[in-house]
Amino acid sequence: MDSGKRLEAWRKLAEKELRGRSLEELTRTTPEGISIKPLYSEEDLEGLEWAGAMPGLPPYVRGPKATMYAGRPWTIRQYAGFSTAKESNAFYRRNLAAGQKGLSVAFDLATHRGYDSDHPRVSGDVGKAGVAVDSVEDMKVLFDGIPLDAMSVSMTMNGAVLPVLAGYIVAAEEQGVPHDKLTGTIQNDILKEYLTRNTYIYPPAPSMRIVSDIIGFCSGEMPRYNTVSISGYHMMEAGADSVLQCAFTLADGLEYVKAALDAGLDVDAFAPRLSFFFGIGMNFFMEIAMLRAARFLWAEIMARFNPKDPRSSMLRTHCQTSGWSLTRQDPYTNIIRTTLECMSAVLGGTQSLHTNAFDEAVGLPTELSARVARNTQIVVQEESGVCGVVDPLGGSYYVESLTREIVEKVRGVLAEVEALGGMARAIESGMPKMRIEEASARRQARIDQGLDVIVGVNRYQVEEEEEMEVLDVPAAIREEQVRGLLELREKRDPAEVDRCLAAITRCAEGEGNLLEAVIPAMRARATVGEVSEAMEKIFGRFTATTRCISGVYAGEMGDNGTMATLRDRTDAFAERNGRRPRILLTKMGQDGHDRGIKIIATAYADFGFDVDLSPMFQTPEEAAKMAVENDVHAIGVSSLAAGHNILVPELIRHLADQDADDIVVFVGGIIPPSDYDLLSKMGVKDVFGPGTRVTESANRILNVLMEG
Ligand code: MLC
Ligand code: 5AD
Repeated sequence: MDSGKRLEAWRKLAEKELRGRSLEELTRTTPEGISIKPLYSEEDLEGLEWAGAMPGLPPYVRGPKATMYAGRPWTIRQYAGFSTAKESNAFYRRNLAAGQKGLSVAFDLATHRGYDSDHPRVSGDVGKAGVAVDSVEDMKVLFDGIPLDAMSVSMTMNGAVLPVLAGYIVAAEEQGVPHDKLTGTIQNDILKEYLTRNTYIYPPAPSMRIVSDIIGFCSGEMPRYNTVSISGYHMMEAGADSVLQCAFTLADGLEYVKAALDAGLDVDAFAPRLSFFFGIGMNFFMEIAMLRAARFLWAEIMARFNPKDPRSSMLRTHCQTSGWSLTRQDPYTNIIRTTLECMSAVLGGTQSLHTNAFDEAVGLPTELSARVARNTQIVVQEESGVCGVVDPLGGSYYVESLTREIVEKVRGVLAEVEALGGMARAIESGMPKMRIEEASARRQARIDQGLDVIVGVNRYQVEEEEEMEVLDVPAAIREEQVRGLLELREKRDPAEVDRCLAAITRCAEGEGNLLEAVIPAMRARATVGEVSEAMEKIFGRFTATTRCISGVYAGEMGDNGTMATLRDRTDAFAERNGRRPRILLTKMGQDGHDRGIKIIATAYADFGFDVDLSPMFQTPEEAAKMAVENDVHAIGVSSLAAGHNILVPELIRHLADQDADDIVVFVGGIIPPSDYDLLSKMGVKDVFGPGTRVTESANRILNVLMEG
């Protein structure tokens, strides 16, 4: 029987099995707009551009190495950091002893944004979402007993990338390790910060210079060091589907290549050390196909620069399982989700991997949840037998077809970005951020309606949840860091520090390599804050304009009873009070996670609230002032970086100071359940944890406002 006849025979049989339902009903469309049929077969592989491809050879769709995990498994690289350098160092050492293979440092948000721990804007941030590092002294403690010539270290740093990378280089020098022995990765991916992650300091143009100065310095001095980790992860976490993640990440990569070429570098001098970072969500085969497509497309993109070194077109990547996909409800179920996502990353051919902890939605990993997360990878590596065969899904009718679909769709988005003048310009135009936010609002509306199932959240809920241990970072960390800073400032040679800082400012104003200028300052014990400030004098600090999409949530909800009731309720409020319920949505401290607040803003506007969205990074005083000036009924605080216990009471105090204690305060985000009572005692009217339907939170807020 030929293949056409075989397919026909299958179709007949399938229709019979469906007892009257049509076969077309089984075809579904993914958020990427890809139609998934119930069956793939030989026909689907016709004309495949990479038919017969081999791993380790262009176009690398099957993996960057010929032997992949059969030769060497991926690096188990768990991202971690909290509290002080001393505490984090001890945590790293325990993890390495227990089977982790590479390090990955999470810094706190004060460090990310270039503020020393004693800066007034970071009262709620020190040591909370990562480790506090103020100077090379902290760096040395962080890597104490960890030989930097043998351990590959990834550092997630983008804003304050110069003082942090320089601090690491100097800490290594003081361990006796020369620059050319350093192996690891600096994230150094500023473009996506403007798009999603929000830990920028300077405006885009000087920030792009910093990126290419780092690429330039490292390609000469640190040949084993990966100079950029071009990251899609945060786009996925902000709501991007796999096509958007893949396209915008590759487009960012292309922009860095162009910047480095413009700075006069030869493509083969730097391109082999560009690396990538993708987020892996719950759509199992889609994520595998996305990684394969990304490799194919990167080779295609790089071909236009005529590299001689094959490594210049070879996409190597780190992956992290999705934090957003994990739930506060029934949290042990998260272990299963992470295992599936881990398998996707591995079958997709990642080089390095972080698997998330099951307590993701309440706090940073504890000793136990970190162990389970790490062991997820160890079990896959050492017990499951998947490492023995390279690209085991190569040739799969479905996976190859899906890879092709993604390639085609991503090419479309890349062409759009190109038409806007490249990714930097596209970001200025707001297009990528808007696409991501629309995808995110649509997804939320689907979840809120129960169309997309999330076990424990909108289906199979547990009546009574067990309490889970939550990692607590004591507030005293800030005092400890401040003491360290005082000591540092007393011991160092102030004239030498001033000379170095002035040299940085001159370099920022004129020519020269900024990393080269910052290294002597870190040697002289300048702080992260001082070095950042020395450049801020010339570059200025970037403030984003807050824009909000509208109608997307409502559009996806369609004619829906809950929506109609909410609109009736806000109308009734307006009739009674002469104006609509007005709410200020705000983020305080250095917490840049704005996916949640953006969804709330657009959905609440669709419900009929008057919504004010504050700029990012407010102090409690600024937020209170804005609330009073705008005469709002309520404030919704979004907190995802553990600052709530410090920032929310400050906000409430400032409201009282301005005789505005009639403004009711709500909090949403990652709040450990044990803090709910505490917040309520401080005067917070309601707390909305992860997984709360947006419609439900709005109703609960209206209940409080209508009472008043
Ligand atoms: C690998 N090697 C092999 C091999 N496989 N050699 C022979 N046969 C094989 N089968 C070699 C490689 O060529 C390399 O040597 C060495 O082994 C190490 O392998 P690698 O594949 O380069 O792995 P690794 O060193 O782990 O590097 C992976 C990477 C890197 C290139 C993706 O950039 C990286 O580690 N990234 C991690 C980024 C990260 O952790 N980010 C966290 C973000 S969290 P050689 O000599 O060729 O180098 C975040 C959250 C937030 O962002 O928002 O805060
Ligand atoms: N320690 C461990 N994991 C962290 N993440 C963020 N900060 C830390 C940290 N300090 C992880 C979480 C989060 C993602 C961005 O990275 O999984 O969702």
